[in-house]
Amino acid sequence: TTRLQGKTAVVTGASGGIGAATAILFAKAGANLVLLARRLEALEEVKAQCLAAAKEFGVEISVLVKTLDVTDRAAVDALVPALKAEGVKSFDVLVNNAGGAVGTEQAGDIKLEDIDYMVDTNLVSLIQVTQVFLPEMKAQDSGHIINIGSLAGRESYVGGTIYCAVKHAVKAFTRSLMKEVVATGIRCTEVAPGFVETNFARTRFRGDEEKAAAVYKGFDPLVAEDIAEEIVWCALRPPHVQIAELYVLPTAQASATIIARKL
Ligand code: 8X3
Repeated sequence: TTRLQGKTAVVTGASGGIGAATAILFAKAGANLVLLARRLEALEEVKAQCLAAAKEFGVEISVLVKTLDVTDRAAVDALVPALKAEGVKSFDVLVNNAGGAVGTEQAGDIKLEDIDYMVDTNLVSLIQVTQVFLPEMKAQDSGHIINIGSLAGRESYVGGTIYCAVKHAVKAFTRSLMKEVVATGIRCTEVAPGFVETNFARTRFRGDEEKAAAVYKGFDPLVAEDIAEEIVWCALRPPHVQIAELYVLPTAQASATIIARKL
């Protein structure tokens, strides 16, 4: 048995990348799952993988999938009652994973819609999703909020003004929250990855496959499963252990621009 057996983990952005990989590892650890993302079909696929993984490890879990656009305030406000109505009894882990970077334009040339989108998905929505689960976790006097930060929350780089700003803000939000809930059983964690090969670069370069592929060329980048392992490891620590932050880089990466590529 693991410390996650019988617990429920909620994952946003669960339809792919780090979110999907995290869901599958939670399943192996015996956690029940609530998988949230915009695309139902992709979520159903991840659910099937979770159930298969749990079966392989001989654990019984339940997996609930629900379409959610984290930027839809009304949907986020209605989320917890909806999950309760569907039988979810506790909210033990929340992984705020949804987010991403769009574009590499520099300040002066950034479209307002891209600014709004990045601030909303990565920051405002993360805050609002956290806010709707917090009262539940406070009532339980237990819970774990795991926010996906970034190298971009540690460094600020050219072409990343908005993304770096919001990821710094995610780090600050997570740390303030940790202080606010210190007298409760709630834990707060920021997992901050460097380059992870997912759809991330594809979105950043607006679908330009060549530019996206170049980001991960000539070295071993992290893969989604690497970050999933760290997330689940944090969640598996005993209740009195709080991993406040975990900064995870590929071995060949030392900063946003120092990457040992063998090209
Ligand atoms: C991680 C991506 O490019 O900021 O969020 O390292 S990057």
